Amino acid sequence: MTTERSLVLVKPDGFARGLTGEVLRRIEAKGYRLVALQVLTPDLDRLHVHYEEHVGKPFFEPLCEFMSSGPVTAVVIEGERCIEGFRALAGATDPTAALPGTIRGDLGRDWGRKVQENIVHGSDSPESAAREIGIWFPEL
Ligand code: IDP
Ligand code: MG
Repeated sequence: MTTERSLVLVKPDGFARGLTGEVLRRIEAKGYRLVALQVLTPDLDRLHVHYEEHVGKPFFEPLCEFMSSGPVTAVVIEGERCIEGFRALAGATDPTAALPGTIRGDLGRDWGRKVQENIVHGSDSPESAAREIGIWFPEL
């Protein structure tokens, strides 16, 4: 079986712009299932753990501040190869370079800030997905 789960976040920019439904629509239209969903404003402790791979990078603190600036929607999705599949739906990290047709390419842009605001997060490997689901949904 290649069924996977991935942790998706609609980031504070996406939430504030009313794009949560559009992101969920694309996930469901692709054929992935929603397993769990919660709206919350994450605290810095949780974000420091979530983004631990980026500790020490110049955008680390701006990223954590941005992610704690308002509500996010945390979602666990499920489906065969959904980790890779959601990354393809999301598009490149830089929303200016992200291809049209992707979430970041269609809905994101550069706002000239210290951190790229790019609508969504998606786990990048099975190991990351397991770790991140444990951070956001320890009950799963
Ligand atoms: P990803 O979200 O596409 O996996 P990562 O490299 O894991 O990208 O970076 C996490 C987040 O940090 C990105 O989604 C983006 O919001 C921000 N970020 C990454 N690289 C940069 C950068 O070079 N400048 C500003 N922000 C960045
Ligand atoms: Mg990443």
